[in-house]
Amino acid sequence: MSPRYFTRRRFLKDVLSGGGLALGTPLALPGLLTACGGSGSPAAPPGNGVDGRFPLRLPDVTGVEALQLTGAPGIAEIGGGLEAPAWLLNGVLPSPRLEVRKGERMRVTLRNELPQDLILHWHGLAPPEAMDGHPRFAVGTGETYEYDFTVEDRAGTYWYHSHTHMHTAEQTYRGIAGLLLVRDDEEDALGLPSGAREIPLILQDRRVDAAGVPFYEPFGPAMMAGYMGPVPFGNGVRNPYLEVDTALYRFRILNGSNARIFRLGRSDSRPFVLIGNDGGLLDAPVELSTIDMAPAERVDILVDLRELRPGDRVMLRSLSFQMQGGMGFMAGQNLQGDPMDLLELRVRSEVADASVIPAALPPIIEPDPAEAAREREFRFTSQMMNHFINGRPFDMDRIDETVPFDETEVWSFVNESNFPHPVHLHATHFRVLSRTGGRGEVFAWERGRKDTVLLNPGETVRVALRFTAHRGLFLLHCHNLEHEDMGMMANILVE
Ligand SMILES: [Cu+2]
Repeated sequence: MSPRYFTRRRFLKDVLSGGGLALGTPLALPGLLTACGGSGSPAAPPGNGVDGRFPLRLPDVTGVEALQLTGAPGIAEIGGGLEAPAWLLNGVLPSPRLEVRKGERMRVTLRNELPQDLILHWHGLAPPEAMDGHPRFAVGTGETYEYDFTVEDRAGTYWYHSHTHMHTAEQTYRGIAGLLLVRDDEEDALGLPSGAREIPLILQDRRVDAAGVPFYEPFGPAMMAGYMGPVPFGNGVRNPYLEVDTALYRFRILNGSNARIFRLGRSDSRPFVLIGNDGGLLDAPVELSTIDMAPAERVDILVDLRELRPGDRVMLRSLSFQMQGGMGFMAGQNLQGDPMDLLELRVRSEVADASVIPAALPPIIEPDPAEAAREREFRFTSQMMNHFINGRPFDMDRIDETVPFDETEVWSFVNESNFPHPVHLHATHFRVLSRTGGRGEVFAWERGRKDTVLLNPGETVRVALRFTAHRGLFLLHCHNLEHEDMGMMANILVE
């Protein structure tokens, strides 16, 4: 049996036998054997089979000067006391919330106690080749990998996750993913909401059994559309809520789902102020009532709750939308584009908050397409059970494109399939120039420095880029993680 088709029984066997239960793991069997404890909320049931809402987990900040991250099977509390088997870094779900300042050295020892190979990618950063998490660096069970590099990237909402070829989807879904916030002086000077008013939020969808425990059992349709489930998770907690004050908040949001696209909106229809995305702050804030987020995309938004009163509730939700090729896990249920209630904000107390939404943001240096030395085209196709770039499945040892260092290029991503593909490039950000076909426009949330862009069926997206950080072998791939694992990835040699 291919590891990709792990059954739940096989997974539990691995989890429970896996020599490496995380430190601090309770010896009790996982909570799938216990009833769902989810009642503690007077709110209406969210309508996805999970009864009640549970407090959002806000992880402590972990530094990166001398960090050991141990990946191992363990047990995670996912809301209401329900314990679920998971694959964890340092025993926590989501993975530790890392913070680093621009210019700081990052020294991380990855220790693999999972029953599969493991390697981590720092998504959005541009470190040297050997630090980027290319799958050829994956280490076996019981082995370690040393990361040591200086973070040269500007302040922003980055993240990290498994990048083990053929296992990225499974490992990320089971818990090997966390936020990595970079801070710098330029951002500090803006005085944006901080402390308890800055909310890191990893949004994910999962499929759960009758007891509420997530499982990963992809089969045919899920391998084509990607693995989706009906239950929203925030920072590893199902159906989360957050108690807030009548204040201005900054939300740093990652779509950490395998395949789910969210259309973020507020239930009271008030707008967000978008101030940043994949590569840090935009050059100007923009007011938006909805924002689309494909897997791996990040947004940095200001959420103004000052017009609310104690007792009010506002839902951060994913609004419904139509998507070609958006088939769900099973026919007729849980389609791509179905609405989901992601995070309920419950106003606790009234406070005075005179925070000012900045009228301007620092300028961004972006590649100029007029200087492009050449153009390249990448065609994304899906047929039968395969997903290709330019007609070929990923080959670890084949160089697909050789790109000169420090030269501007214009790349076209062409979707010739019936599925949406969030296209992700390592080692540099890019500027989205145009979208033709499909939705036919570049959206406000796609301005600035992007490392992932959504390519719907029939669309061609042109981007300008320039590799200025490091030479070496990097990756271009679809961030629908099932597509990536099934071959929609290419080796890019920067030299
Ligand atoms: Cu894809």
